[in-house]
Amino acid sequence: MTMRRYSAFSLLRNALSHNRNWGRAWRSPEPKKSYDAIVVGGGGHGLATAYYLAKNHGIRNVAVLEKGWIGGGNTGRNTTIVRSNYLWTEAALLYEKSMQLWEGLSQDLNYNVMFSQRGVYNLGHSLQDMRDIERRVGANRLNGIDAEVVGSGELRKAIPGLNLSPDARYPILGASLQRRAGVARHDAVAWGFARAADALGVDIVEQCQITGIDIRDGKAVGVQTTRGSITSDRIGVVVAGHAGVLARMADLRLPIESHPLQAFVSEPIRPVLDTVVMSGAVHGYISQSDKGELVIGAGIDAYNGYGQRGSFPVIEHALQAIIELFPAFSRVRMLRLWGGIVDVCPDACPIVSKTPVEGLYFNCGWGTGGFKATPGSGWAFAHTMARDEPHELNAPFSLERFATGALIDEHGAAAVAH
Ligand code: FAD
Ligand code: PYC
Repeated sequence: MTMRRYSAFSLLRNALSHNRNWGRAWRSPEPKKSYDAIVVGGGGHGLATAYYLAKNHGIRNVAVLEKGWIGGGNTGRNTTIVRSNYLWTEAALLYEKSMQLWEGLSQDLNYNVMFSQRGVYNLGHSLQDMRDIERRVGANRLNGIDAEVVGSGELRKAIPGLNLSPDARYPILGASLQRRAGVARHDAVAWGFARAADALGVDIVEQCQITGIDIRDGKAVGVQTTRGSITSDRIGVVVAGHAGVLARMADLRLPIESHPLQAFVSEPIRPVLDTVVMSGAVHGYISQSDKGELVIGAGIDAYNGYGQRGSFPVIEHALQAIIELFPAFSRVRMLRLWGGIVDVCPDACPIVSKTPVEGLYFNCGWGTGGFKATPGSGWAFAHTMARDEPHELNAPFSLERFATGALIDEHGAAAVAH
């Protein structure tokens, strides 16, 4: 009873004081002159890297240097789909490690990241689509990852409103389903990792852009920033769409192209869709947020660029796709749209790797699908930075694969966004 009165009083006090009494969730420190490790980029992957450096490897004198505000890049711009149903063993195991971390993340961070395992359906519209689905589901199961093939009868029961007419332009024959897949709250992921990393001593420095990487005798020795120079002999770069720009500062060339990727939300409506539906054939995907908005996306804009917006033809194409899948949604009004800059590798797989510069590490190339990898990517990259060697989970994702030809082609699993 006392507790309830206290909570009600506290709520009222905070409402009347416009939250002025709230403490900060993480500090806002001045950058130090030197750190044991620097992580460039305060997206989910950078913050997760710093957290696992501190938690798993005891490296706590760490700075995350972010040019804007944390989570303001792709982390705060994505459509939050989390799944691990990739085809090739190398990718499947890395994304599955991430899935397992997602499953305990709210408890681990003591912060509700709202991970909702509502299932993800990848639709099949032709006999060949269904054969590809069967192959991928089979491969997933061999890797111990939950996956099922479902027919149109089951889709009818599970997804009200889905257009299962045989007269559709691309009739729906079935789908793959990963039941453990779903969505999470993107901002909460950044904030949860930030708060937990800060509590372990990590300095999170916002409004601090890296403008140069200092290299002496082939070794990384520090960075130039808009808030002065900072030394460190261990520097991890995790800047997604800007990976090529940062690589150039170290005289490296990455096999990365930066493209805009757009997404949209509708006005909030009552709960109508309790799962995630993706279609690589009509090129669209959709889920419903907890606020009731329909969250919609499509493929990348084909040109390269750094403007965080996209072009009109892609918007039109995406909405055509969604209306084809769910004709009733033609009556829903769209609320807003935005874009992010994604970093795409030729094999649609990431780079989590040492570089030819000693002490300089790159984590990039997650392209259109890195949100789902946030905890796993940070976990593996922290291992790589702490030990100066990759973990077996990210060893296949080194830069060398572009010289040896050992590419891991996951265009099929990336599907809808490519
Ligand atoms: P970011 O969050 O972009 O963080 C990089 C940070 O580096 C940024 O905050 C940036 O400001 C900072 N930075 C850049 N340059 C500098 C510099 N010079 N100095 C300091 N800091 C710098 N993935 C999924 O798995 N599921 C999805 O449903 C999904 N949907 C998507 C939808 C859209 C519209 C977009 C754009 C992406 C989507 N993705 C999805 C991909 C996913 O968002 C990214 O792969 C992932 O968020 C990358 O995380 P990050 O932490 O590496 O990058
Ligand atoms: O990787 O699942 C994904 C995805 C969906 C939309 C963009 N990326």
